[in-house]
Amino acid sequence: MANEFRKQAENRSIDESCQPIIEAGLKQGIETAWERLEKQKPQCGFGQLGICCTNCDMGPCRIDPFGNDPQKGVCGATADTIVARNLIRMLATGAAAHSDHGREILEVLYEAATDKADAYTITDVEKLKALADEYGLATDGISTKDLAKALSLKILEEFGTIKGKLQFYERLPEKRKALLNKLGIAPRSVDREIVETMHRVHMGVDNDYINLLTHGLRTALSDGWGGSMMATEASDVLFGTPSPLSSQVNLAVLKQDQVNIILHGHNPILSEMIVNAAMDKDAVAKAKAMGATGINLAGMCCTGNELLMRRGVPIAGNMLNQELAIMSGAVEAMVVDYQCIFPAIVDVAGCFHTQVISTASKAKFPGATHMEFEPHSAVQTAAAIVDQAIENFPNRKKDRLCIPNNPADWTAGFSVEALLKALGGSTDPLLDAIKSGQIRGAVGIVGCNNPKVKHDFAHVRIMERLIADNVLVVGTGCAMIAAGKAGLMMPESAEKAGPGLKAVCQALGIPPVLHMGSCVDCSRILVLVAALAKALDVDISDLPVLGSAPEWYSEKAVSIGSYFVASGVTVHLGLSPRILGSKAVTSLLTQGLESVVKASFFVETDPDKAADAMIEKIDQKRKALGI
Ligand code: XCC
Ligand code: SF4
Repeated sequence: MANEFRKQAENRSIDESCQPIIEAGLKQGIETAWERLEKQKPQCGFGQLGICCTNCDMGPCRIDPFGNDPQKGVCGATADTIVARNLIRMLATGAAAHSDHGREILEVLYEAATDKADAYTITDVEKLKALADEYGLATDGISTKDLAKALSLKILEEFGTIKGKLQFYERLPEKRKALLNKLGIAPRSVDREIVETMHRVHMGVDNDYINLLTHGLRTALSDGWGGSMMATEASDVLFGTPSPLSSQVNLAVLKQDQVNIILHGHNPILSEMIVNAAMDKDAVAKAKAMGATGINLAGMCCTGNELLMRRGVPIAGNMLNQELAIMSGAVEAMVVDYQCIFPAIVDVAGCFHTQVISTASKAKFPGATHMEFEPHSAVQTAAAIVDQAIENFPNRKKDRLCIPNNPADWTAGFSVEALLKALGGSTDPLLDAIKSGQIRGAVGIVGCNNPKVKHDFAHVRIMERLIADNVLVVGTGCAMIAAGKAGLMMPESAEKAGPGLKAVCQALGIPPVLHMGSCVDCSRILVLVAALAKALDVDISDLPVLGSAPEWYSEKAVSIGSYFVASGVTVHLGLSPRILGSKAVTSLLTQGLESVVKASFFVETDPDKAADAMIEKIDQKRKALGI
């Protein structure tokens, strides 16, 4: 039986730090996402194909996928309409999640500028000025705070402005802008596109799948070149633009003799304050008085990525590690903000001493302790949270500890600014390496984990294949955490790259897989590809670059994939979206889009075949460019 559990653990994940915990969980009968997925099987076939509609109370309606009756919902909607509506509804939710996060950061920037949130300072004044310039604000003789106030208001206006223009959209290369303008899908504002999606999917509004999907692209662009980019830029202004640093990753970053606090979710606003609170002398003294040797913070998912990129805080794991971290028995508090947090962590925590502490008014978790974050009292809330964790330390059940050894080392912090600096100030050295063939191309690998895929396997396999074939990998989100755990993110990892890429990495002292941040920081990848296209005076779609989401699960990933495609980057998906119930929608997204936005989606579940296909597509682009 013991062997059986070990085998099962190895089948679930390639992350060696979590395998012993999965095994222990199996022995103890603790339910995790893998068990819950099993219990869902067989998952609803109509749902998987996207042909179930619950949009109104004449339904729910289902279309027969074999061509028998019914072929229409009660209102007359066809499979094409239903599939397209369902997809852009998902997309709009994802865009809303990113953008609402962006708005909150801007609100804190505004409050910091108007002395309503003293704890926050403006860290990157240079970036603040550059952004103010971009927005056409006068900067001479204006104080930093006044500038931050004016800028945050100006950007916040773009959420619902009636003027119809997003400033960051101007960052696109001219050729791409001209194409998107011609198609009529330049985003007008952030909220407007999301709201219009919600309007269009109501019964009896937009029934034309092409028209629906076209607006989906516009909504996605309002996320990529809008809400997400705003989140990235405002976070940089407040907390600093990332630059390369070293840290550690995997569940072994949890410490046996310290108070462990995990910071999970997406928004860095409160967790930045917790990083400070955990360094407070009195807090450390209290931890010692409680029998610990100190306070240890570890990130998870994208809150983790934000703290890693700027503060070097280690990361315990990605999305499928969240329940397992608690099952180590060593976590005093798991502090959550929002997005990608399993409601189930409260149940798992119930089997241990871990306190789940929710902090966002818009994300409550029944069974968790709620300690609401507000910018003006952030310092106090952060201190109270750390205190709560310290007090929980003696409740640890020592006989249930299961902390793995050997955390992996990694480097992160590759903002576009940092990358340019490493390149000596311009994209030329990178372009030269691409032209000479030393670097064959680049792939942005992003996105989540999904228990339908062996944890981290698809991410790591694709990355290993690509770098071995001299393809530079950049990325964000849980994909990058997978890469770090697999040892692909040290400068020495260049050994795993093909000779051309290896030489470039060694010359620059960078790894072959570059961590560019959290999911909203996919906007950094957009800025990078725009800069490359501008330098070559081509469209983004001419570049030998691709996107890939090998293990995606989230509605946010639907939006990310779509704004990459709309920006001219073809995107690989390791799991099919729920569109196969409509041949028309499937063919538009996987082929038809090529003639519209010169990029499309392709689905390939086998990581090796996916890597082959990406390399082939990169070579096609190179040939077309004449390099
Ligand atoms: Fe969530 Fe951002 Fe996906 Fe990870 S990668 S599972 S969205 S934490 Ni964005
Ligand atoms: Fe059925 Fe149409 Fe209502 Fe959807 S919108 S549930 S297809 S009647």
